[in-house]
Amino acid sequence: MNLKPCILTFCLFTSLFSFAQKGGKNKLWYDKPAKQWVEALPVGNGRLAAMVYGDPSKEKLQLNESTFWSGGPSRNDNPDGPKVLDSIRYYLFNENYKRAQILADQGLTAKSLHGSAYQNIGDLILDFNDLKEVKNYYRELDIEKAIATTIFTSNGITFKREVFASIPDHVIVIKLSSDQKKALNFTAHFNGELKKSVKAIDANTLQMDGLSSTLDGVQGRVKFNALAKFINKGGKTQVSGNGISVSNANEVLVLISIATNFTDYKTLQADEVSKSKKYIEAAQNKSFISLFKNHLAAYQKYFKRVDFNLGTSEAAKNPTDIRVKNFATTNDPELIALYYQFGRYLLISSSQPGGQPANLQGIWNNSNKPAWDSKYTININTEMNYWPAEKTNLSEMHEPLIQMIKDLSESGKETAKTMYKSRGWVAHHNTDIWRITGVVDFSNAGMWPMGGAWLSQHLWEKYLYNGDKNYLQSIYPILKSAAQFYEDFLIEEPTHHWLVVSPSMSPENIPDGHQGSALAAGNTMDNQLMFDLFTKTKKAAEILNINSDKIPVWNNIISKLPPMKIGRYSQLQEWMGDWDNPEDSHRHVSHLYGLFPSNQINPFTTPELTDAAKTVLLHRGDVSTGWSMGWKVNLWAKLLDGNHANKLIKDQLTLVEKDGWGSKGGTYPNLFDAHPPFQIDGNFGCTSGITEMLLQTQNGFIDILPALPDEWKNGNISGLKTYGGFEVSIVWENHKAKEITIQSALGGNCRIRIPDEMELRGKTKLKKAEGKNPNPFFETPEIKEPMISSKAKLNSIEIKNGLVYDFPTEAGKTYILKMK
Ligand code: FUC
Repeated sequence: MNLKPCILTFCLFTSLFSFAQKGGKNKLWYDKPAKQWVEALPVGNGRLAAMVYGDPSKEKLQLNESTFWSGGPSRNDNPDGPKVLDSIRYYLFNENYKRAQILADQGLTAKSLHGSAYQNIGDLILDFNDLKEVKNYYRELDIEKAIATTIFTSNGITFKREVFASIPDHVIVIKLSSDQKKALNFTAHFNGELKKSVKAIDANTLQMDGLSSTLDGVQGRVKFNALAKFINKGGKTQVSGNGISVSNANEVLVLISIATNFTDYKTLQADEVSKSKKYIEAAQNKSFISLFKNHLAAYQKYFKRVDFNLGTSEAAKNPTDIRVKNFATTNDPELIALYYQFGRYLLISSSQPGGQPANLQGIWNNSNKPAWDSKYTININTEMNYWPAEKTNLSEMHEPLIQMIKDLSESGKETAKTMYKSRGWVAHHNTDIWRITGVVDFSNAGMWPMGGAWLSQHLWEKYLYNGDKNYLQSIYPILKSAAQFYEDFLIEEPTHHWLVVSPSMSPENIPDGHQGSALAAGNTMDNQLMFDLFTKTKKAAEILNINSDKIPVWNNIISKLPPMKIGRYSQLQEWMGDWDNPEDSHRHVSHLYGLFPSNQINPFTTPELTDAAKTVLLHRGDVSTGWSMGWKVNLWAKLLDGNHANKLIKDQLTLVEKDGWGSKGGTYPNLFDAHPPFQIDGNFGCTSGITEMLLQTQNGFIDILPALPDEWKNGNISGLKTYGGFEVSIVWENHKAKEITIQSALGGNCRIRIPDEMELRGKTKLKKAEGKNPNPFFETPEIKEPMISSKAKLNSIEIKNGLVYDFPTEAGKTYILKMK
């Protein structure tokens, strides 16, 4: 007899009807059902998603499929671009910003298509009409196992519902059980606004077909097919109207499969009916236990790579929504660890290799007209979604974004040609599943031709982590083509003869006195992006030993980019002119891109710029939209100020009780980030930021505990990744690093900055670091001296004692440092 399934069955069974311990590490839990969407619990397998309400008498699973979007393959380039471009540039250099804006709206903003919307498949409803008098109610989302469970008693019977979305089996699985036989009686039906037909195709199977909406004049052409198969033990199932009724069952397994006709961003040729049927047919022959085992293995392969503990306290015994509500006034460090891991859970569940990248809501969306269409906003939000990917050891989850960038490098070529008569590829501030690359909404938000430049950083960044030259070879043409666009598009500005991007803006901010126009030339963030794009493309060419003829061209461009400027309020200037307003609390801090995610500004090599960046953050203030606070956690970590980063985490962990629009960001009861409304980037931004507090990789060395807040006295984190293929685990006690474990995948010099003296186990010795780090993955940029206003008063950022050592590593070996 095979013992393993037996043990698993036993464990599942014993835990089945007793939740002696409510909550615990890596669990969100509640003592009542979800009343609104932001209380429901998300499960997902990268493609399929469900929000589970856990309502005893009317269970609801709101469903999504990641390729179900409005419209169909489409483009939105404004062909009038070449007619207006020169005039817009002329007006910008002559300070007639309003005129430039008006012309951009006429000739550059898309004529009608502003992007498609990610849409909602609908709900599966399970009606348990005879369930009265619910007691001992409990529901949880176990993010270590990626399963949502609801348990309660009614009329002396204990009922249990378990839901997970399986990566390997392509279905959502629900198991309904009870501790008495024949106790399960319910009717089930599908419901969805975009349905075309809904019916029971046999006594065990529900089917819903539907079609996506027409939006901005683009005909909805995405078809979906959803199936729910009911496999009962005991009792019977029968067709009941459009639904199915189940009576007197001992246990019911429900398998949900959804598929669409989406093939790729240019094609809708798949057969959604046979696809969704195929998944059900393959899954229906497996037991719950075997489905669950497959699921667990696939999910935990990713999740378990990182473990994080900050200690626990009494507060952790409360339901999750109460913990968030009380967070500011209680000591609940475990909630930070939970929130951190929840970000990793969401990334694994919304971004799987071969699928779509996580959009503004990941894959969870209950609306057909979601906020900002739940598209990809690539002037910060999409990039932020992927900040945690490499560093929290979820490199595979980065792949859908890399694939999207490949797609955009194709679709964006036509945009470059049509709108600007340029070579290469360009993307503006938004895209969608059809990979549109034109200007959307209105020029004050959309006229930002830098989406491709920012996304391209992800291509290079991935290489710094994996060191894989084959990978670099595969993405190099995209980098080169992105650079090629700007070779043509950059123009010389009249005063200093710098090469600048024009027209553009500093997303999505409007300088005072600019007649309400955001349009400007040579904005700080654009210059920083240009510096990164050209230096990294050049580096890639050098590593691959190709295109040596391009190196002088790129060097020349780099030398003519504007330097960063420090303005009259001692601030890093957001624009070429000293236009910043210290009272401005705008959510975007675009010019701080240079501090994070880029490393052009850092306390070690550019202290003046770092101080000027800090001044910007102080001017902007802390509380803002969710994603803005998520960004600021990273920024304060890069300023080596753990206490301020921790303050931002507290601001983010402020309960926003109700779904919908609002002005102050925070966290919903189900730990979703509140922009508000729900936007997933804040979750991912915070997970990245917490990592940056504990480990940084960008400043030429591996920086251990660079921004540890006073409140995080003891803790440990394992499995984080750095540039150069190192995997790092840290244990700290009384704010001191006690043990650091470093695994080297690629070998090479390991330069490490540690807070206190430590010793390396074994024969290898630590050597005081001197000069440049010989490990090429840790190369830091050489940037121009800033221009500083005579009115600016600058201080230095405090760099607390840190000791920087080198030691050689061999690929495949592990090194342990211990406290002395
Ligand atoms: C940008 C931001 C908004 C929002 C939207 C999706 O426009 O300025 O705050 O995040 O993207």
